[in-house]
Amino acid sequence: MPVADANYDESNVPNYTLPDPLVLLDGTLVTDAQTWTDRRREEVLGLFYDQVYGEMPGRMEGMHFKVTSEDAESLDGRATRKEVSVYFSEDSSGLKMDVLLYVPNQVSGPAPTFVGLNFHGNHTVRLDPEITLCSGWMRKSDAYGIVDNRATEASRGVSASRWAVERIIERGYALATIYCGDLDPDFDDGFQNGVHPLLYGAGQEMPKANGCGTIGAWAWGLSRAMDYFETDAAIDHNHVAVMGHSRLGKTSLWAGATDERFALVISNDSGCGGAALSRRRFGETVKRINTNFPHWFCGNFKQYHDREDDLPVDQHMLISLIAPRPVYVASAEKDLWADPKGEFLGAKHADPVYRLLGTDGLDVETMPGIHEPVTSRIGYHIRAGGHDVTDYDWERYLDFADDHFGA
Ligand code: GTR
Repeated sequence: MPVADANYDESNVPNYTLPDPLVLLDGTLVTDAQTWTDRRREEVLGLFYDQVYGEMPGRMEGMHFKVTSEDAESLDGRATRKEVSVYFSEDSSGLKMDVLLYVPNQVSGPAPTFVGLNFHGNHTVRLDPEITLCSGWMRKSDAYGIVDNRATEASRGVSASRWAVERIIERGYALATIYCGDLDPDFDDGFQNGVHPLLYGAGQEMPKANGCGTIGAWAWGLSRAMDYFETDAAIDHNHVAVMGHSRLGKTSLWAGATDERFALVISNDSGCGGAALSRRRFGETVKRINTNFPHWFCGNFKQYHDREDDLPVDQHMLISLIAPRPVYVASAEKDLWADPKGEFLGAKHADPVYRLLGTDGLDVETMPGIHEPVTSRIGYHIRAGGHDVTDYDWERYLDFADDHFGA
């Protein structure tokens, strides 16, 4: 939903100069793939850690997995539904995240997989009474049957239109999903709940100015899901596409940037702090996002309120970190708050890095029209409608994965 008093007028977009992904901080031009990989990529990644999303730890000792349910006859026998708890330490009564998996039965051998976080619990992605009802804290929503910040039976399947489970299975892919709140509930509590306390050193009570915020914690969880996939023979862990919508699209991009095990990355309407260029200041701005969601980014990111031009990075450099792996950026026509043109340009300005690494980039010069998907190594589409994930989006992601995974 467009928010009042934001800029939605292209003629009010200020002139800006983007930092060049192919120039080292000391001014040296990056003209070969080796220099990108060995030096510039590290620099850019370091800047995002330090100034935008915060640093992320690796996996924790004692992390372990437990399959808690399995049904080989789900979807009328077409899929196996499985639930797996991922415990972050040896302590099986400690913090964990629950992964819901649907694996296609018609695929012999490990299946290529889409993984994405969900907003309101695993039980919302499909109307299936067998899925464990998530018991964690949720943002209020009468429409989603959430009462006193908890899911109820009425919450089952409420997000089904955003998860094309049948189509994903039919096309030979597995789907894995996790409630983002298992990693960090989406509210500003001074980082006392979720995984943050597990990341603190002795005597520490808050993340440092460059410590990971909530988006960092969510992305960290996606990497822990990948750790699990590496142990599950049903999942082709070399062909995992990480997908996310909106705040969780910012998260999928950051997960793809930080964890090169993700073979393909999808950003659905990710907007500010996702694929959209911050310097355009169109729709949501750095100041607005940090004010409304003080917990999403690291403390240092707050230095850039009304000072976007001083950022040492912009979001095209986040997409560059995914190169040369395929990445798909999707926008929606009415989703002006997320700045569709800024999302397109974020993808477009990553193109030189892809080309330097020997693949194509985003193979169009100007923004395509509605429903004209571009399917080069960087994919892009803008569809009709508003801020959402629709079957149209999923069909494009499935086609894109077929192209790049060679299905
Ligand atoms: C909005 C926020 C956006 C986007 C969106 C969502 O309120 O301003 O950046 O993340 O929420 O996640 O749906």
